[in-house]
Amino acid sequence: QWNANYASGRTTMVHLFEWKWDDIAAECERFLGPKGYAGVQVSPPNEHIVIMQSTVQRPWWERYQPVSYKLVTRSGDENAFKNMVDRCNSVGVRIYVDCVFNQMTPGSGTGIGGSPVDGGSMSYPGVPYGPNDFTPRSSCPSGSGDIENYGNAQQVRNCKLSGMPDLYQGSEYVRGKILEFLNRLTSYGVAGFRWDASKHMWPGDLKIISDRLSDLPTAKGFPAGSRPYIYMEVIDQGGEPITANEYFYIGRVTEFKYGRKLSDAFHKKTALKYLVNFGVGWGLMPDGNALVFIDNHDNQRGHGGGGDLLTFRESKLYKMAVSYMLAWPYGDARVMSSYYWEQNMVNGQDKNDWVGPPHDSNFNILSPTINADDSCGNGWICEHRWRQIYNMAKFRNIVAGTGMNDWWDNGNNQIAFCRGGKGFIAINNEGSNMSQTLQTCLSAGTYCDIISGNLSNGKCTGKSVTVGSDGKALISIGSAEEDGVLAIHVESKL
Ligand code: AAO
Repeated sequence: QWNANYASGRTTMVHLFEWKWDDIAAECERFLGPKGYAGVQVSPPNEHIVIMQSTVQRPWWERYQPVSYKLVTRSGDENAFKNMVDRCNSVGVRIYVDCVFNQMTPGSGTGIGGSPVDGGSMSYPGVPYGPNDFTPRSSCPSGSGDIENYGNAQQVRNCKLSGMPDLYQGSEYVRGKILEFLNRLTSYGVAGFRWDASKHMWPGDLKIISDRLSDLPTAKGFPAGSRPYIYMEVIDQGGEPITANEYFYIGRVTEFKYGRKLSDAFHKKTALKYLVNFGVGWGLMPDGNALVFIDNHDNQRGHGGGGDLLTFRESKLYKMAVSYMLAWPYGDARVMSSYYWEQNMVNGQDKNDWVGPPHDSNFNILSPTINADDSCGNGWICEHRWRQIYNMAKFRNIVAGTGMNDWWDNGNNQIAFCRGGKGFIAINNEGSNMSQTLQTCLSAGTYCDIISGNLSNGKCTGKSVTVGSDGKALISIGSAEEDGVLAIHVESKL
């Protein structure tokens, strides 16, 4: 299902990576709802193995090693989860769950919710799953039983991903357990799912699961017959036998080329002028199939193919890329919201890529603190609270339903375009100042640039733009300014 079930007038989801349920509930009420965000992707909510080694302690990725479908994690328990979904829904913000059901943990001991587990013998009594619920070894054509070669589709789907026992979705029993889990989430008011590691599951099996999902509950405010939103994680940069389009008939698919190509463009590997037809014309998937983002929790730290991608660490260019994404009519957009960790680069690899979220000495996750300027403390980056980003999320709401028109570029790295008669954006990624009289497609008047400031109490705290009766305005973006973007829209008129 390709429709996100957003509340009307909202368009953009945020991935609150590793946030606690209580903090997300509060964030929906105090920030996401009021600022016009549409949804939150939450970290996997179900029981997983606890990883405590001498060098790697409580890594973020322990949550991708399920032990059972009990809702217990460092983010909170089942009650906290339900409470979060209700509180977010009641302020118009939907919840999307990152669902891990390609595999189970290879580890042994006790899960975070107290369930015993023995990955070595494929015993997961908390579900329960046993050895017969996993893909038979004879179906996996690799020497080790692991995925060794992404050029072999049978290996990618029938062998173990990083040594993790591969659940057999061809089994009626396994499908039933997965569906029990997914339908429980929607019964609590969850509006849809990210399906982790979908490349490693057969589309036919996923289709059967998607067809058997329950409708979203009318008791939680969804229109009758609403189907859960599905976006599947399939990394397709080209060059492998498994392609994203095999999954289009089930739901949306993560378009990893999007952030890759935009990062390259803003790093000046391709001039911004070529973005005039960014999308299918660039070899991306059709608009209606794509879930787009600049970076995600994997590739911002070198997992799943990172490398030279824009992240919060290059904040000026990152804000430019996110602004372009939110202004551009393509795909369903997701904003990444990160926590900080100290990198330790050795031979181009971050030795600290495992570091989990900010925590106390007992490994309890810390809540973000909120500063006077809306930014976060306590180790949380909160990109979604950066003025440039939340104002562009609102821009996307305002221009929704219009196309792109009146494109302008300087033949290189300065671009500008309108969204119908509702919004205008300009981006300067030259090393020099930009000063151009351009068509804004807006009615005559003075507008507040929502990048350099806010319109509050009728006053603009940033740059103002004067649009003439011909729709034209002088647009200036100095190369030394904090931001390389200027954006105005019908609701930023003074
Ligand atoms: C951890 C340890 C492992 C250990 C394992 C089991 O790190 O050493 O063996 O536990 O004990 C996360 C972490 C993993 C972690 C795992 C479980 O990232 O490090 O393993 O939790 O705790 C592939 C998958 C994709 C996956 C990605 C990371 O296809 O689904 O790897 N992402 C999701 C989640 C992720 C999670 C899992 C799946 C598992 O988002 O957080 O793992 O639930 C190519 C392929 C990709 C493939 C990458 C793997 O990518 O195309 O499909 O992703 O290789 O590196 C260029 C290419 C690009 C290529 C890339 C990298 O960019 O264009 O196509 O290079 O080569």
